[in-house]
Amino acid sequence: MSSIPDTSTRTRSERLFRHAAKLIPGGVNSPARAFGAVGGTPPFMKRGDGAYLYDVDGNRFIDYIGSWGPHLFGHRHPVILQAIQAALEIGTSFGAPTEAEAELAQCVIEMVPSIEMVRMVNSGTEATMSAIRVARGFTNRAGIVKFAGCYHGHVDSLLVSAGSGALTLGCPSSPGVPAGCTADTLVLPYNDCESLRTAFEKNGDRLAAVILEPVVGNMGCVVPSQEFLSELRRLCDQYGTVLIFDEVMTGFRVAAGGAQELFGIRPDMTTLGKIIGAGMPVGAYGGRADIMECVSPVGKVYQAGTLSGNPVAMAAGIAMLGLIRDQNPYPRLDAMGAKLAEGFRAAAASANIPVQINRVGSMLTAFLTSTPVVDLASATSSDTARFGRWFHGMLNRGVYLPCSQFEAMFVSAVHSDEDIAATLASAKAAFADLNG
Ligand code: HOZ
Repeated sequence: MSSIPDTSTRTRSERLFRHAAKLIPGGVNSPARAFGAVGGTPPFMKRGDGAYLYDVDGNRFIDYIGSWGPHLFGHRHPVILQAIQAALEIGTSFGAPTEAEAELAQCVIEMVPSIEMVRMVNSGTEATMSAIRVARGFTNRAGIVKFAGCYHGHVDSLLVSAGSGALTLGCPSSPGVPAGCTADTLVLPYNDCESLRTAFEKNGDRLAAVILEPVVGNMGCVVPSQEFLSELRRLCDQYGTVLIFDEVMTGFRVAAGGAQELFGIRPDMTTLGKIIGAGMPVGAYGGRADIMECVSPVGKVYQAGTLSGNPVAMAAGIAMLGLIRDQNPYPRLDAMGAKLAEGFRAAAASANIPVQINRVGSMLTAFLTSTPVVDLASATSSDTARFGRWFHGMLNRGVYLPCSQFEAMFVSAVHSDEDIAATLASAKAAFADLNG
């Protein structure tokens, strides 16, 4: 079709990738982006603008990664740029308190009602690592429950049956993590109330925390059942276990108050990242005041960081949360997500390719399987080799999707109806190619 671009020439990217691979492990600073699961060379990006990314070979891609979530309003939104520029004029880091830290904390607390106090850190990994430590300090217990296929950053105690790059690259439990670090980690299947009840009956009294992605992004998009979330809340209450929602991906993405607002479940603690930094490196953890008061210097659970609450990152986050409040992007994000989901289903059906589209608002994944995907076992029933071919079919037609079956794609508020139509035209052609 003439309206579908050809973005298959990427010679400069190939050269840069070869060069980078001599200097950086795998040529990348985070494994998920290395194209390990789909093969080929990742385009090296030169700039982003709105819904688009431009690579070093001059190709333009419609971007559905959005830096793995944070670009809810696309690249270089003027309000966010202005806030960052103004902050830069004043200084890049002080290692001392600033007014902006309390301003962002206040925004977070107002938008996510289960968070009564919050601590800023620099990444999602730091947020989950710290939340686990605080939950252990608060309960004076060691045990934690995580779910197979959920990914909470590269925290030692949580790098067991992990999703995202760990799953993509076939090392869901990493070498280098001593057995002692994971001895207190219990791994359960997602969405399985029966296993949950059994685990609590046997171990409830020694469980400090349960941590989960309340909508999973890191084994691809997997939707929780309401029963699963309600049962989690009930059991944590019964046994005095801290319920931690890892909303690094879903926070401010699936609703202004995150997945906890959407599903009406109040966790004890929440971890955040991505969107609160608007593309700058920020994470946060927060929750009930009695738990957060365990954190140093009020309490004895130690956690610190020179760059935590960095003024440039705080300015970006304040601007982002302001945009969300002013614009309420969620109805439009949901409508575009639905259009993509329906279009992908129809495109796959027209080529007789079995597909499961999982979606919550603007987060979605096309799993190439005929099995409904509700947990890790069903996610891994997908035909990942076929996914790789579909992925490249999309990339070569100017659509930039996550380079793994086990990641979610993200729609932004600046994707236009034309972008969605162009994406679906590419999807139809790319599915048809799979029969060639
Ligand atoms: N952990 C991120 C996706 N779930 C990917 C990080 C990256 O490669 O930037």
